[in-house]
Amino acid sequence: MKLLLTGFEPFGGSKINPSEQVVYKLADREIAGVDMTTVILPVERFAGPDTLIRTYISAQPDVVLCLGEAGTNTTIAVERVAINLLDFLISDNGGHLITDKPIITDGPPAYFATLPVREIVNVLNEKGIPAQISHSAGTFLCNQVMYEMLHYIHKHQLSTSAGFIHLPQLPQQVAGKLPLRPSMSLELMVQGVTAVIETLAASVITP
Ligand code: PCA
Repeated sequence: MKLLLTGFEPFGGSKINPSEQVVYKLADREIAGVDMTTVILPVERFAGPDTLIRTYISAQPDVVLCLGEAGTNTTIAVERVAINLLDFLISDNGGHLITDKPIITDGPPAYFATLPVREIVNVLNEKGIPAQISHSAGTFLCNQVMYEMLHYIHKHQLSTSAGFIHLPQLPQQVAGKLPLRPSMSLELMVQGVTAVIETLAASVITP
C-alpha cells in the first residue's frame, strides 16, 4: 500500500501539535507492506490544502490519512464526514479569520471519508486505545483539507481512499493548565496510528 500520511504544524499560539509529532515518529519506522510518504501541512487556508494536493499528485498514494489535533478530544476520533464550510473561531497561521464561507463554491455540502471508519475504531478499542467515530471534523483547517482531498479524488474519479483522524493533546500541552483538559501520551497515539495503518494495509488490495 502506498500511503500518504500528513500532520499539521502547531497553531493558535501553541508550540507543538501532536499530529506533527506522530508523523515525525512514524516517518522513521518501517511498517510491513507500507510505502509511506509524509508531509506536515501549514495551518493556512491556502497553503494547507495546496501542500496536501501537491504532495498527493507527486506521491500517487492508494490511501491518504491526514492527522490533526483536536484540543478537547478525550479519545482518538476517526472523522466520518467533511463539510463544505469555513467558519474559523481563531485565525489561521496566515492571519485569515474566515466565517460562513464555503470551501468550494458550488461543491457538494459534504463528503464521507472513504476509509473503513467503524473497523478502525473497533481495532483501536480492541487494542485498548480509546477511539470513537466523530461526525464533525469542525470548520477549520482539518475539515478543510479532508474536504478538499475528497473533492479532488471525486472530481478526478480516482480510486484513492482518504480520511482524517483527530488526536487529543499531549500531556505536556495540558499539564498545569486550567480548565483541566484530557490528553494522551505520544507513545499511545503512535501505537494507535500504527494500528490504523496496518488495518488499512490489510484492507487495500494493490496490484
Ligand atoms: N487542528 C486544527 C487545524 C490543525 C490541527 O491540527 C483543526 O482541527 O482544524
